[in-house]
Amino acid sequence: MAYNFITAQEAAQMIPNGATVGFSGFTAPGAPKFITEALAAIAEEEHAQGRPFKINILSGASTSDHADGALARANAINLRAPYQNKPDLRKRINSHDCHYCDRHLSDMAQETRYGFYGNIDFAIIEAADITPDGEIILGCGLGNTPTFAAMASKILIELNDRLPKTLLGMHDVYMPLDPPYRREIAIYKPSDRVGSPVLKIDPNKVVGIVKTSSLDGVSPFTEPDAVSKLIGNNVVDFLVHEYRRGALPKEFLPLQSGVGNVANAVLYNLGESTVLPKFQMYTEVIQDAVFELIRKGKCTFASTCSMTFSDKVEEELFANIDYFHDKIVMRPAEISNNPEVIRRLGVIAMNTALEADIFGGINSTHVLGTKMMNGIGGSGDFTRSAYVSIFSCPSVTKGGLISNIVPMVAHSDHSEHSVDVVITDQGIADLRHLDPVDRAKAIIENCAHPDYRPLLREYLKMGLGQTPHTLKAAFAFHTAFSETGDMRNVDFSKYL
Ligand code: 0RQ
Repeated sequence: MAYNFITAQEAAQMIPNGATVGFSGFTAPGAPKFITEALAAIAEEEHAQGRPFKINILSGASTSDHADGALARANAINLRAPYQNKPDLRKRINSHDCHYCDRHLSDMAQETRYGFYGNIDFAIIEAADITPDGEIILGCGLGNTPTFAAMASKILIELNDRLPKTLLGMHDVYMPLDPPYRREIAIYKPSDRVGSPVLKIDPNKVVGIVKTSSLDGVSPFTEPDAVSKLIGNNVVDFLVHEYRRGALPKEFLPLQSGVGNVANAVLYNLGESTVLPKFQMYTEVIQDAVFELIRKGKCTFASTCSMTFSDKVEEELFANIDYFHDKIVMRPAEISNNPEVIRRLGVIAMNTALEADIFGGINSTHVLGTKMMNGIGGSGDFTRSAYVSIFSCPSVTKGGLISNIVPMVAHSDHSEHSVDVVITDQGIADLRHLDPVDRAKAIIENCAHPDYRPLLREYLKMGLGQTPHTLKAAFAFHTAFSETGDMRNVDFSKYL
């Protein structure tokens, strides 16, 4: 089949106001970059003419500033799901310019196939290569691309010449059947493959191909700060302790790690550990730290949804792709984050919280309970099904004005039933086998900042019942912050 090569502007002009569009990729890698910028320009022109222009965007996870950023600045997004992390989009979401549906990443593909988001008008797919009969070598992030491609009425391709065709073989494209026909996903170790190295699409749906040339533009990771290093040390100390006492198998277990500073610090420290053996990862995102661990041989295999490497590392990967080819596999989000597989493999889940409460409830998404930060991402997929689920965060933020350990989380993403261990720069609270009061004591004494421990002890003493909350005082920390700008000014006598 002969494809229609067009410009990004021509491609964007095909997408009408109100369309539902599925983006390929997961984080910046694999996400479209050029058609989205052109679409933002069209939205701005339309708005200048007094005409409405907004689309619905479904993705694998966050995208990049070329997609979410540009389209948010143009106020061109009506509905967004399942995850985002761009400041301009965050503002639109919190001011209700954009409807945001914050979903577990493993659910998104099947929810799309179940029809929960209606028809998919377009899929925009970044590709390293496409054959005349519709076989695509995808880029560095897989996301929900197979589902969007299968469901979309029309497909636009960004054919990126910075992506080498030697990426062929690093993807495992698999779409499960939907209930009542679904079978087990036959992954018994992180390196098992169940799908195809290429994405097969109907070539007749391709309405245009835009030739592009760009790396993924991920910023290099910065040296972890002192607090992140302390948290990283504590996470590794916990794992070493568990390993030494035989609570983890001697072969170790696959790791999942969230993104950001703390995650990088943890992985760096794991790489340095002389006690822990070589390990594998079953995760959704691998960052620069994992590239280094694979290069050094400490991480022997990584199953991921995306290689979220900085441009420098992405270039190194492409230059040395033979070495990495059999050490990394990229899967669709519904497989990389699949609860069935995570439970079977016994994944050790390590995610970051905004705040934790004294009983082990976790808020990952809402700043002070109301303002959306990013979204739940894959943290729920892994936390609920993990062998052991760890949440970490600094004990305080904003120079101590905010305690990240609070009486009750102001928004609940992960309930205490799914949270096994809480770790801060202060220490480790292993909550397994503890009742609520003992969980609270462990978290207050080991994880809270010393400035806040007396206040948290006072709160715990006030309550009655199995989980001794005092509902009228449960948000006293948050109220003190909003009234005085400092949680340390909490006055529990007001609530007695
Ligand atoms: O504010 O930006 O003004 O400095 O929140 O805080 O400490 O820099 O957090 O970058 O490690 O991200 C939970 C958001 C942590 C992330 C979260 C303020 C703080 C700062 C950011 P500033 P940090 P990190 C894998 C799995 C959900 C998705 C997930 C996340 C800003 O890890 O999005 O786990 N997780 N995905 O000052 C008020 C508090 C606060 C607070 C921090 N208690 N109250 N403000 N801040 N704590 C990834 C994927 O799914 C792809």
